[in-house]
Amino acid sequence: MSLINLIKFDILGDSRGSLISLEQYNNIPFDIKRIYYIFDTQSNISRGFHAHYNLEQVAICLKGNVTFLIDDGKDKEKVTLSSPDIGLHIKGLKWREMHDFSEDCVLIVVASELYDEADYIRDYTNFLELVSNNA
Ligand code: T46
Repeated sequence: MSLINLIKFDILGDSRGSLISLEQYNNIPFDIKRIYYIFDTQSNISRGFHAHYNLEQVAICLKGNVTFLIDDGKDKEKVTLSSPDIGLHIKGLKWREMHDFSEDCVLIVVASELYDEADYIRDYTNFLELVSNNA
């Protein structure tokens, strides 16, 4: 099974332009508790490098592009997001990294929980231990 789960959003466009609507349990498969966005990322900066105990997210690149690496402790897969009608759904114990942000990249993330630093696993060795304990 692929580690990359993409959601395609309908574009509700008309002659004026395009619009996409995100709705919980319609095209976002969880309660939406938080939205954050990442922009003005400096050149040659990578972000992420953590997993979560209990968080479901959908990441959408509204402008520019960024490459995600998703790692379940056994396999790793990469995907480049470059379109506002595609969301990357990240669920479960997955290490994630974000690389190669374009200068104009605007990445919005819809999340199932409020921000909680205690939910982060920021040490890769600790992540691998958790994965093997859960196997
Ligand atoms: C994830 C990837 C895709 C907050 O105060 N509230 C928030 O909602 C978030 C997301 C962050 N912060 C603070 C915590 C740090 O002091 O903002 C700072 C940067 O956060 P962080 O280093 O965790 O950012 P990224 O880009 O490495 O990771 C973020 C999310 O934190 C994470 O959940 O999956 O984007």
